[in-house]
Amino acid sequence: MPSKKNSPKESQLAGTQTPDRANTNAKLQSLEVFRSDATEQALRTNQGVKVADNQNTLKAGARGPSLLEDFIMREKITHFDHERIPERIVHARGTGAHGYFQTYQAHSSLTKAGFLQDPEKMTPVFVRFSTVQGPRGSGDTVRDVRGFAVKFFTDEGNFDLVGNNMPVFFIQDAIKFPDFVHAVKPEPHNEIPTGGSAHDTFWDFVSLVPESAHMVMWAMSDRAIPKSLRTMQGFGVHTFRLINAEGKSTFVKFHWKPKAGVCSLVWDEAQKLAGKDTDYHRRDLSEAIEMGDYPEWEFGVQIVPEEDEHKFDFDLLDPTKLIPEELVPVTPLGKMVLNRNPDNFFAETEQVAFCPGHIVPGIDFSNDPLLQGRLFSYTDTQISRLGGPNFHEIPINRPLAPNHNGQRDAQHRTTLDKGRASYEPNSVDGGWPKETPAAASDGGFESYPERIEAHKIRQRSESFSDHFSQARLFFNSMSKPEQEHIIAAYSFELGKVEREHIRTREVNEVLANIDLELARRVALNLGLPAPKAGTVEVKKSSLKASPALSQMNLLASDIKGRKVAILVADGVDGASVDGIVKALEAESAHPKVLGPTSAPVKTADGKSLAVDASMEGSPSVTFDALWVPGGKAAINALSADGVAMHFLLEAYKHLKAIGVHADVKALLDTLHLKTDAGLIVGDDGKAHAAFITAIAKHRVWEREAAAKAIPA
Ligand code: HDD
Repeated sequence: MPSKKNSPKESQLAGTQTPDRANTNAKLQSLEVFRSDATEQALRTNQGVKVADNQNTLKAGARGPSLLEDFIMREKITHFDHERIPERIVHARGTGAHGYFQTYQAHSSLTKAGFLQDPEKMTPVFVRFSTVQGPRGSGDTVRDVRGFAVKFFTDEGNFDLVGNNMPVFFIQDAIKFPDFVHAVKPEPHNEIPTGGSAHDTFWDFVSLVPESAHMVMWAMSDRAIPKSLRTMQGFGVHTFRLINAEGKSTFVKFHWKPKAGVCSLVWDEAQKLAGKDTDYHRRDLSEAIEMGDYPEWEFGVQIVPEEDEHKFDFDLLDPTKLIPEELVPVTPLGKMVLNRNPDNFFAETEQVAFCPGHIVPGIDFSNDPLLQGRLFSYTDTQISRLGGPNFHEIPINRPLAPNHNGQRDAQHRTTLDKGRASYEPNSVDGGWPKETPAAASDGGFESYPERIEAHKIRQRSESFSDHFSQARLFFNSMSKPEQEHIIAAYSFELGKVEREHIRTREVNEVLANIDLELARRVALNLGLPAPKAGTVEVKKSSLKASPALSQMNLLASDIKGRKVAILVADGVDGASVDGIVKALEAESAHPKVLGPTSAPVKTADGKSLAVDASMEGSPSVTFDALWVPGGKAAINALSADGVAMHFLLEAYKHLKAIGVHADVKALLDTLHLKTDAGLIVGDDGKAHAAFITAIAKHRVWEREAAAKAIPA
């Protein structure tokens, strides 16, 4: 059973406490006086009155009517009646964690942003991951884009990088966002489906809006069913500017690269998990942090000097395009570590308010029309979601930097502003608070003085008109299994579309322009006539493929943090269990012993062996790999146990590494499971090593064809 290495409080800003780190920590703690701890405290009303009886309403007699004067009951029920706030319009389902960001070195040639200068400095962050379509209670593992929003509490103010786990977006102009969201949200008449895009309105919209082709391809790829939030890349999507102390601007794209590698679920597993463990991703994140397996990402930028703005065969301002890493590699800037779970989901994860418009000196926007619209939308939405313009005062949103200004009053104002002047300039309060002129460092924010000479028009730039070349590049960059998954995903989703003209339009007018073979395969699966080659002339990309896009090239080399099930029953060989547990723990993986029930089992030599959970309570879909140790009686018992058999078959079907004692071979034969690179028979050090290698490969792709025959 994994032990809790760090309690959340101990783990906060973990690491050697240099004076600066201790400072950051102390500063954060001193601002967190709002964290309420009721240990050894009396139960009181909101007015501070101690409560003597929290079990009974005040009544006229034990069997009589309740009395209106019961202010204790009324206060409690009134508060309860108003406990819910509107959920986010999109990204309603999410989970968050605290951590810190640390720059590797001073990046002063790129930016004057303070948090990117001092490698000793730990900048607190709060991160919220989310799905897009589903409501607050929807499943974690649905096919969807994942939000990846980071709030940096820098000394110069909050910087929010509100990105996704995909580097492009569905639309090019923010004015289309309500249309897109209305289309992807559940159908308006029956509110189905929850959490997914496999329905008519989504495919109607995207088949009519070809600029979505590239992003839809990402959404149909394995990226849309991540294995874990810890194994996702993050992207700022838009092109931003970094500004250095001399006022020099450089275009950048922001990237997050996970240390644990990038990998995904398989589709059958994702669907089952949505039922068996709706909270799969949030549980994984919070357990990892509890156990001290702190998720870590490298923060980096693709750098494009201002003078190279027009050197690409796409427009840097078009959010449906990425810059292939083969053309502009990602320059690492620093790292982010998540090391503390929230104390209170509502107060922290639900109330956190991100806005792409929250930037600090040294960072600036580009003219990407999607980004420009976002700058308005987020603050606006927080006002209705969080009940007014004072949402920056909610503890989780408060900057660590001071924030004095003349803004006053409004709902939920908690700051007690002293002084008479809520205007500037003033002389009654000595002129304070005053402007700070922009400066090389520590100055006031100054927008990059981009020269603009233009007509006021509603028009899409001609440079935004190529919609298919990067969708094609993405498809061509996938490995064979990844391509097959994309074909299967289009077929599954379009198979759920009731209107044939929508299916036909997507195949003939979108897919056929991306890749004729992809269109042909999907058409075949849908029973549509074979499509003809697309009619749109697709720009030739300067690259045939971009290996950086395939998850096959992004795996971690170790098995740190992977979860491995060990199936046991009465009569199991205790030494065999010990051996594999030790081998896995040496690799920092997490073995979990599962029995027929949660009760301990008896080993072959009569000892009691505690189990971590029952096989039914912890199904195979929640594990990365499976091991079946020796012990003839135990193997016989497992062979007669349908849950155990299903566990084994399902792990095989989901292409997971499986290791079994030689005595289990007969059972494999009965189940028609053939040994392969990831199905290892043996119980010695060599078998352990082969098993560990197979886990590191994440899936046994060469098994995929054989696994199709296994019942779901
Ligand atoms: Fe958005 C939430 C990411 C385009 C309007 N968005 C939201 C969240 C993420 C993103 C991660 C959840 C933040 C959280 O955890 O609280 N959105 C994106 C990305 C986009 C994007 C990467 C394109 C590159 N969004 C976008 C547009 C608009 C919005 C074009 C409107 C014009 N997004 C919103 C919103 C939300 C939101 C309605 C809902 C809740 C919230 O803001 O706080 O304002």
